[in-house]
Amino acid sequence: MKFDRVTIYPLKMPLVSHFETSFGRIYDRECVLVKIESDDLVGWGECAADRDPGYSYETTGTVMHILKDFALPLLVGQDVVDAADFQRRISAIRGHHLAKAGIEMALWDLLGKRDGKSLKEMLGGVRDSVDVGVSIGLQDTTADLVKAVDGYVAKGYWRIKIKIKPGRDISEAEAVRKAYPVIKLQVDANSAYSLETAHVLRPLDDLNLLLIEQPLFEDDIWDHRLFQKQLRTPICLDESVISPRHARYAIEMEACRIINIKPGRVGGLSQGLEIHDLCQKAGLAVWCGGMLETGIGRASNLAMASLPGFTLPGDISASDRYYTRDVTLERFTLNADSTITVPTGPGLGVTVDEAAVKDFAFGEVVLK
Ligand code: OSB
Ligand code: MG
Repeated sequence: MKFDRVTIYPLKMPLVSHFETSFGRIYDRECVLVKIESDDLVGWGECAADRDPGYSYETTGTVMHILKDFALPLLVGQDVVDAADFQRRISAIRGHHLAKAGIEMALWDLLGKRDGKSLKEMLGGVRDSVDVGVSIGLQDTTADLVKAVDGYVAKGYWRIKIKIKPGRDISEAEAVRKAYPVIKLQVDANSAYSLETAHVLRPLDDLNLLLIEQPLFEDDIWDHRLFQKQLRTPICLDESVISPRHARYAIEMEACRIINIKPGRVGGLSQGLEIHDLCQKAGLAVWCGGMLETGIGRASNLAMASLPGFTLPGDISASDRYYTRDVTLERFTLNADSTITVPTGPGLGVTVDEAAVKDFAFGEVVLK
């Protein structure tokens, strides 16, 4: 696919409700969209960084910088054959996976549109709809948290994830478990504990949780191994697994029993696919994480989650959980069985609302 012209847009979109994790609270979600024009085709991708370096060191600003000054100059005017060719061409750029993944997503969208194939088909997806849940941020009080859970359960979500942090962990999880004795429940600490402080989480073992997500530091695969030995509940790694190699380290060290795959965090859909295959071979369950994506990234996540190894519900909620106005004309809705239908149109299978993109954009850089 010849990259004739690439436009990148930093976006700021108001969230339906604020989202708070162990690293802070946001009211708006930032990201960067990538639009690649190739002959008469247009492909779109989303870089899931945020304004602040809380989840990852990458930010909207670093993504714009890396794309504009390093990645896109290697690609514009070139004929990029496929995802493997793309990864080869950008291999001299260290890190910056969220930035790279947005370009790869737009490339897949183009390839699918050229060949009349959906992303699900191209990746080898096997499901028409995928099990999903909702990720609920920290609330001001435990009563507010239970009320938020009530709202999402009433909307039909069968799997609930709550964010935790030191001092806001056991009582929160216990309150939700008490209100919902049998619901699929999991917690996400976003790296808020160390091996020295994580012992406070051991009572979580009595709450029948699906998993405990990323309790320890992001670069601490080894300590996750030590902590997993102290727990019955499976540890699931998110931040720690930044590449297929890191997935292999985690598996070989027995640092976790489950991996959350976010194509953005690992540098692209092709890298997510590799981790999926690795986990399938090793017998680890995987599921698709989320980064409060727009309809573009959500379409991509749904395709990824349709692969056979994704056996746990994804953090892929309906559009109305995030945004009243999105950048795609399609809005994703929750089916009665707590699933979302995987798009079937060519590429990502969504139609980008360019007027909405322009309204949410706070910049625009064109490379040709
Ligand atoms: O850790 O899974 C996470 C959102 C932004 C950054 C990190 C995470 C999250 C979520 C939200 O938990 C998942 C979603 O998109 O609904
Ligand atoms: Mg997480």
